[in-house]
Amino acid sequence: MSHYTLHGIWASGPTYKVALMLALTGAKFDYVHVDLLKGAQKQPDYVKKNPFGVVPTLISNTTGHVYCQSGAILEHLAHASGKYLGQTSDEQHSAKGWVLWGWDRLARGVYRSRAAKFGFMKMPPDVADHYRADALSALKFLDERLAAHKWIAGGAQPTYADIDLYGVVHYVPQAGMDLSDFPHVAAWAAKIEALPHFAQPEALMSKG
Ligand SMILES: N[C@@H](CCC(=O)N[C@@H](CS)C(=O)NCC(=O)O)C(=O)O
Repeated sequence: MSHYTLHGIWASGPTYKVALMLALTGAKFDYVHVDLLKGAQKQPDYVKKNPFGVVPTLISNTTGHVYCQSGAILEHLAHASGKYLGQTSDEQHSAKGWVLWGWDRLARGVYRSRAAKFGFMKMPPDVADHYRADALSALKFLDERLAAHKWIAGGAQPTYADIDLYGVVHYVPQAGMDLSDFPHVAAWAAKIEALPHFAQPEALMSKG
């Protein structure tokens, strides 16, 4: 029996983060496609599970417990598996801080620039420029951090914060930005892609 069921959509960055963390920690999971275009995430039975009305949602197949919000889900999976948690309490605290920074400073600019480029989201040019500038500024900050630290939380091993932020950085080229402008981020992303059991979104989730 699989350990978890992941509800999401393969093109969603937050869903990919969770699928990737499941793969990297060796947790088997079933996958249920949520059709965002048809508004499935706002239907009563979905909102009963995920009151935020968004993907992803992760459900434990053994306890039935429901986990929402990708950053919190990754933290749960790190605790549950004992992998990617951080080796000291300082590192664990730092990992949590970077996940929060990711949502505050990095994710919006990258995800919205990608959504605008793919036509999922319509926005006036000055708004698109604003999101792009936000993403570039956050990537510069991340690059400076990774110039001085091997992994984002500052330890010798990767933590769930690396996987969380990778789930945004993965989409930088699709958002129309060049990762080679941020060489330390590019080198760090390559190290994550070399971790055992790393997989691309298409390999982890069906498209429909
Ligand atoms: N902070 C949330 C963000 C999730 C999110 O924004 N999901 C998008 C897809 S990438 C979604 O479900 N959008 C549909 C909607 O807002 O109705 C998380 O990390 O789980």
